[in-house]
Amino acid sequence: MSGFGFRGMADQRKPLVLSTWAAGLEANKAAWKILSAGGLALDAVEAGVRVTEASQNCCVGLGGNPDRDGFVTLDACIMDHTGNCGSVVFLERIKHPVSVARRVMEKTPHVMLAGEGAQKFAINEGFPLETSKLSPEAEKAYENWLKQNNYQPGINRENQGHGPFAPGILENGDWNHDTIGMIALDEQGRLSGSCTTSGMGFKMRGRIGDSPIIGAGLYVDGEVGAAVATGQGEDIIRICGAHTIVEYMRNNLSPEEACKKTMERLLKIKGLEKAKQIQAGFIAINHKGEYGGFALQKGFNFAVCYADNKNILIDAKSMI
Ligand code: SD4
Repeated sequence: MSGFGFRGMADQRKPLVLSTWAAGLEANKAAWKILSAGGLALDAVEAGVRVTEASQNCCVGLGGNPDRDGFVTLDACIMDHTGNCGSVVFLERIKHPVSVARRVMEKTPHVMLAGEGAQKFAINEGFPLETSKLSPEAEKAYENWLKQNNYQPGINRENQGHGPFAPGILENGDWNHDTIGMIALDEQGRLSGSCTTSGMGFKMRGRIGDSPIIGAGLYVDGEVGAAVATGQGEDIIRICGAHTIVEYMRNNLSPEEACKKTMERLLKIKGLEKAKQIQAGFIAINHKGEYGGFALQKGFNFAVCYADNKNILIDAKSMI
């Protein structure tokens, strides 16, 4: 299906859940179980992305590619319609960073916890400490990368999980990626969002992208809308991607228009030639249940689930 931005019949779009990339189809199913039973959007966006974090077929979570020192480090965040939010960055050996982010939000006076402190908090909260061993695919990919030893970090691909290490478009037209972002509107009109990632494969140790940063990778304003980003985190941070989208929606742009306008900013700052080397994708919902997405390049898709249209994958329109 080609990209579109829905406007109209808004009341019929509650509940509604959107998530990035094809892995979102599976994640949406878990979210939908909660939403269709009248549950809370916050519970739905947590449950949804946990499916992807635990999946063996995806680079999100502990199965993802390691940093250049050989360790998988995870970033995640979550936000609800009241402005409550929590985030973890540089978290190691914990299977469900999104749930740790939720505990940060609910059980601490803070928004972000990093590294060792985040891990300690997770363990105290009862999250098991998993092995530091890489998945067989990630181990192979890391060994290959060590041979090249070429520091050119890129977001990795979804379909084959651990494809050749190269940023940009792959031979089969796929983009590298390793992230899921999800936004939902529940029956009672409450919005929430989540985002979780293993980040760029073979990144510098300590590198954090946009995904766990409130305002960059994810933003929710309960009276306006919610947006989540995927793609080259450094460039999304530079334009405060998700927050910028929500602000455009506040000024009455449709979700798709808001995503497009925000992408124009990214393109302007990056310049066309450099922008061709990266990918970024945005998705958004407004409080009425209208939704849309937009990408920098072709190849970005997102999964949408609502009652009459079930769970479908939409190819986003793109800038370049
Ligand atoms: C990051 N935004 O760490 C993430 C990567 C991503 O699809 O979205 N990949 O920069």
